[in-house]
Amino acid sequence: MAAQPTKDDHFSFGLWTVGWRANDPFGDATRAPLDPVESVHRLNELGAWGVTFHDDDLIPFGTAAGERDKLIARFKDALAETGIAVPMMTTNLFTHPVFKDGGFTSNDRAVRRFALRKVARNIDLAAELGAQTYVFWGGREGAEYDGAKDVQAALDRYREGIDALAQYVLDQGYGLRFAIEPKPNEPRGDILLPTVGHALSFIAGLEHSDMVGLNPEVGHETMAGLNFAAGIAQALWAGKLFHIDLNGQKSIKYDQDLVFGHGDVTNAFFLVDLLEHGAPGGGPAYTGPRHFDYKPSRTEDMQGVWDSAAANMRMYLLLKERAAAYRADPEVQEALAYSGVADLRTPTLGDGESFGDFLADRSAFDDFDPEAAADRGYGFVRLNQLAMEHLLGAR
Ligand code: 3MF
Ligand code: MG
Ligand code: MG
Repeated sequence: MAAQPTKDDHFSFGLWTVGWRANDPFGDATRAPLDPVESVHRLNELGAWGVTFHDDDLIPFGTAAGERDKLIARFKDALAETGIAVPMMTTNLFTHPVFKDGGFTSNDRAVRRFALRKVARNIDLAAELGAQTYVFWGGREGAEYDGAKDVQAALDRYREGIDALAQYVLDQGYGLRFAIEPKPNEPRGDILLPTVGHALSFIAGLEHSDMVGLNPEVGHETMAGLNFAAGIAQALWAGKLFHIDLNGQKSIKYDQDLVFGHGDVTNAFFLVDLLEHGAPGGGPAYTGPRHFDYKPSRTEDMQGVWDSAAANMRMYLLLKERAAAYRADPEVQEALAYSGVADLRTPTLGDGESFGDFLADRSAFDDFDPEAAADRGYGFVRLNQLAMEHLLGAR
């Protein structure tokens, strides 16, 4: 069932995903380091289209300039040999102890300046490698204690950093857009820009807000108890879904980074349906990379690493096939019509109807029979049952 992934599916993986050595707060690494060049080749064999990375995933923190050039050169060779693209790059502003109180929003100004410089250097490399998106995940931008961080000043510094780097990208003539990745907590007790909604509001206040969008992650919104597919619908509605991190998460608990669809599979089904087809009543689909940001579980050996990488792509393709069957089913179309899902696209006021005309329309109020309208059933349960039957392969 379902085709093998091909480059046309635009599946991409972070080097840090398959390369994770599975060290956690309670245990040591269970796997050996993985050469990024090997990851490029293995992911290519599995049918992936792109790889993404933090600066430090390819060039360990503190590497001297000459050695840095060599690491980049051999990585470029692997890209050329495989045709693997680098659609997105990002900065590690969270691993080294210097960033323990944040990068852009550290209370220490010298650290903030160092962080800005580290990003600018990697943006140059992103432009060189032809990336279209540069992601900002502020994992250490936050606090454990409410008295430890002036949140308003931190947001000023966050905005200052993004504004300055956006101006740098424009001045250099780089064709890059920025994508902010919200997360509520982990590694900080509370992280700034914790959800899609917080990030959208922050983006609206940026100097170059048109070139800044979102990179939402399944697990992150789920950790905040939010509905990921609904958040993605709002991001698409706002024209801000620049990139996406697909993985799995079971409810509000520690960051699990499971394989895509191995968390809330129902929400994953409706997510894929939305990404592939747009909203059921119309509206934009998603055309960007299908990027996996998962972690092969700590129990897995190297075979398990590659099996789990393949599982992400297969889950996406299976859900895509199930969603297509759901959309094509005449009974689903009839149930959607019964539920009035597409009717919500019709504006509440008529074309050219003034508010005065509206007030004069007796059918809207005086002659309206709320009791009769209240009798209507919407049939949402039947619609959802049809979706579940398609998801389970029962139709
Ligand atoms: C952490 C994350 C990050 C970001 C990455 C930028 C280490 O939970 O999701 O992965 O995705 O820094 O893409
Ligand atoms: Mg994550
Ligand atoms: Mg992520």
